[in-house]
Amino acid sequence: MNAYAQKVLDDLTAKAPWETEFLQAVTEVFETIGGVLDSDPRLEKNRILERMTVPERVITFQVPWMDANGDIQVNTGYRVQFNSAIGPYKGGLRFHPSVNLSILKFLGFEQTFKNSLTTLPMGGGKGGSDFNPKGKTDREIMDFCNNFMRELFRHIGPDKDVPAGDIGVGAREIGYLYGQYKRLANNFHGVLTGKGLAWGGSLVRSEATGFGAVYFVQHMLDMMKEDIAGKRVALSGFGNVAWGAALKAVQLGAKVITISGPDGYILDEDGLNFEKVNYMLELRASGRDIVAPYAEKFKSGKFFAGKKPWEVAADIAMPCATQNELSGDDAKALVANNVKLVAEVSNMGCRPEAVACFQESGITFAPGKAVNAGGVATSGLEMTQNAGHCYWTAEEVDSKLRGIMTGIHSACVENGRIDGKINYVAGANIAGFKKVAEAMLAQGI
Ligand code: 2IT
Repeated sequence: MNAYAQKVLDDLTAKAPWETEFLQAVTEVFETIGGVLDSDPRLEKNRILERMTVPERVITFQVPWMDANGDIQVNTGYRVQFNSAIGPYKGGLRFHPSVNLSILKFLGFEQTFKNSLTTLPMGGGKGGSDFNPKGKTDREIMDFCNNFMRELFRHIGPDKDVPAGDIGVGAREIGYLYGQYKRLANNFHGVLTGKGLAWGGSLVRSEATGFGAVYFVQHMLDMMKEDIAGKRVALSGFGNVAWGAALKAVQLGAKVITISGPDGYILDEDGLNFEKVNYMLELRASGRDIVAPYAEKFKSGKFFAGKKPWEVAADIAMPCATQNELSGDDAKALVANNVKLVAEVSNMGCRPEAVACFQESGITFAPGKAVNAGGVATSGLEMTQNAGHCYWTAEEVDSKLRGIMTGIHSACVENGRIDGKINYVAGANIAGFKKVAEAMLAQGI
């Protein structure tokens, strides 16, 4: 690693060694931008790495709410406003018991480079709460969202910070959050994305993360002179992202053979069809956070309790669940089963050992911040429609999304070509970093 980058990483580690996810995300970026740092002395002189790794602002707040028994519960709410060099803070809200500052800092840090890659004017931010939506009633979810927004509303705005969904925050939660924002702020600003289609949402936003990921995979396959039709695709997760990826992969003739949840994975050797893809929405709406019922509903589905889908033979693996879901051993199993391509769709879905294993084995691997950028890019398109007081057709949004994914793929190829091979991790980090750094240099301190 470049000496300046190493020093900044050492200082960050000494200050907060417990922020393991955040340090992991920083390490991954720092390992790949040595060439840029070596060639531009302004970066160290202006302390760009120090300034890029400390959030511009972190907001932490108390969220008291009332459960169905009338008992008062208390959670912690956060918004990490990481970097606003190229636009207002933009990034999702995650409601999950694992949420803490390390996780939100890693997500906000990654979001900054991801948003830069989209070419749209969006800075990086992330937020959420350690609230666990699993098994909660609709009324409990509403009460939590109302109380979360009761504090958050004063920190956001269409030109300031525009949150969206992430794990545990979908269309229903965005609805409740937006309703409370509107009551408190007394305006109809496009302050959240992922809104309902009747009240400022964009067509294709719910599909966008998964669709964009498959468009990116198509470009990767093009470079390998391969086609997605007929390929065996192993997906993890069963939420919004896995659903969009499954839908587009099935539309393009791929054979999607796995989905997964915290309870285990489903192997369906017949492959998913549109009915099975739709059923993923039902699984999610149940609020139980399990995939086992799939095997009762569809005879072709086999459930493997407590296991991950990476033990199956697949041509393409797409982790779509959560950070660090794919370990070094999982990567070895995929390689042993002759996987051809791995596209990380979850944010930092692969452990560093897994990424190293794919790269050393010559498997084409692309990182989440490039592959999943179609989600936030389409949020950016929702912001544009809101600002112009208009709606675009699904065809318009989808064609813009395709164009953005093509652009991100080209940026990765241009910046990541090393010894005749494409390193998508380096390409994405370098392309994302250069633009944010230029903007920070121009704006001074
Ligand atoms: O990780 C992500 O990019 C998201 N959760 C979507 C963020 C957004 O603002 O649409």
